[in-house]
Amino acid sequence: MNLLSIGGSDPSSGAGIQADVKTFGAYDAYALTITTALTAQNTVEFVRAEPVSSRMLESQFDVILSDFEISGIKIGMVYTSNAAKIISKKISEMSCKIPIVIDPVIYSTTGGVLLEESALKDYIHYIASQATIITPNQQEACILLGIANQKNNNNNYFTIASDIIQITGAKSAMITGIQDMNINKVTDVIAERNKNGDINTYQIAEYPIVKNETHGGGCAYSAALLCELVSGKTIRESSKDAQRFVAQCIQNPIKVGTGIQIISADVKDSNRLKLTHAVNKFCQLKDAYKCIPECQTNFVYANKNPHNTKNVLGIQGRIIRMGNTVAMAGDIAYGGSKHVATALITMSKKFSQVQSAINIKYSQDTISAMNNAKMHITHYDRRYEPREIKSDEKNSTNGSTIQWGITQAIKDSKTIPDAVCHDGDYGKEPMIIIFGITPDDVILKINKILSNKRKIT
Ligand code: PXL
Repeated sequence: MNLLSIGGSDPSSGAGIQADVKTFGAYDAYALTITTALTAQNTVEFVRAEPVSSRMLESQFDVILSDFEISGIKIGMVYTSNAAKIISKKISEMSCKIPIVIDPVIYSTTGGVLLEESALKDYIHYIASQATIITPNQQEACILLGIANQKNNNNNYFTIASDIIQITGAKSAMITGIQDMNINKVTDVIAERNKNGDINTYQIAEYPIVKNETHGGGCAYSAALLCELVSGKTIRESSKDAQRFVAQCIQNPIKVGTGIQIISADVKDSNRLKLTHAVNKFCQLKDAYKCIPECQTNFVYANKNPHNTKNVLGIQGRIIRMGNTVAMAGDIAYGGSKHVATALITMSKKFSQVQSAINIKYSQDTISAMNNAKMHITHYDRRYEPREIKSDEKNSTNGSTIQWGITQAIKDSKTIPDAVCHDGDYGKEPMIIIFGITPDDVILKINKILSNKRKIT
């Protein structure tokens, strides 16, 4: 997936387009950049900024847009009114609906000017209006609205966030980095329009106040927010997950220069790491090959309340059997599984604690082993599947059978089932899906099944 960062160059790589390249990389996206201005700065001082020429700015757009498919755009430092107009023209020529995250940076942490004062009006008209979400901090929000700084008046930020939408025309707005001393957390206040066009405001707070002063947090946050939105999450979910990502970056800063520390961008998606470890463990289990069905195995993991399969990590490919060994064929990716991911999404609608699942081969031995281990198993019978679901042309892609089946299987369950089974149907292989809170929890259950199987056979 290609993401585009439009912004200023920071030669110290703490902020600007260089920082965005790192954040996009942490999300496994390919970063493209269009440079609006050069800055001369390091971890101690911001010396000067200079815009690139109109011709150079336009040419960058032309080469990038003629060659790459772009899934999302982040706009950081715009600097001049001229750049605002060119960017706006080029983006409207793209005429496609992709998320656009706008970080309205005005001053750098070290005091540099990132948006000329004379450009503010054009910035609001040409740039801010294009935002899927605009992410000012408190100072930037007040400058955009032309009001005095509101620090220490948290309640006001709900109004300010709504005003930002109304004044700029952005679809949603988030005021970032408000320190709420009552809960000792950093909160972000979001305003977004609902389906009726009314503005809803709410607050999210996923991480504690961190005392160290760092450079690059704002850039990383808006870049991470874009990555989350592009994966199909809602604004609320994207903001929460981006907050968690940035909290990790801020909590592990690096001292590269003599001045302010730079946040670490070497934060990998921890869910991906957890699932990778669990898949490796699974492949190394004695007798793992006995778990692999004809259609092979997928293993999935998601944050709580996944909305669609794009929010679920799975194997793009499968865990496959080769004789008496198993191996992962393909990469772990969001959207990597359709069926097991749909099973997880359906299960998590009733039991939101369940975040991971794997499908394994159905056999009477396995069912006996699970019974022996006192696991909670539920069933569904595909012979009772309503005809309209069975004959749904899109069934194989939207997983409606599995959605129906899991719903049937768990409708009377009071506690989280360890497994859901179906006994097959004409041309359909029977299957067992094991569910767990985490991938490691799923592995524990598989281990239990395999060791009980050895005991009884
Ligand atoms: O953090 C905002 C920012 C964005 N873009 C550039 C910057 C800075 C802050 O220093 O230099 C180029």
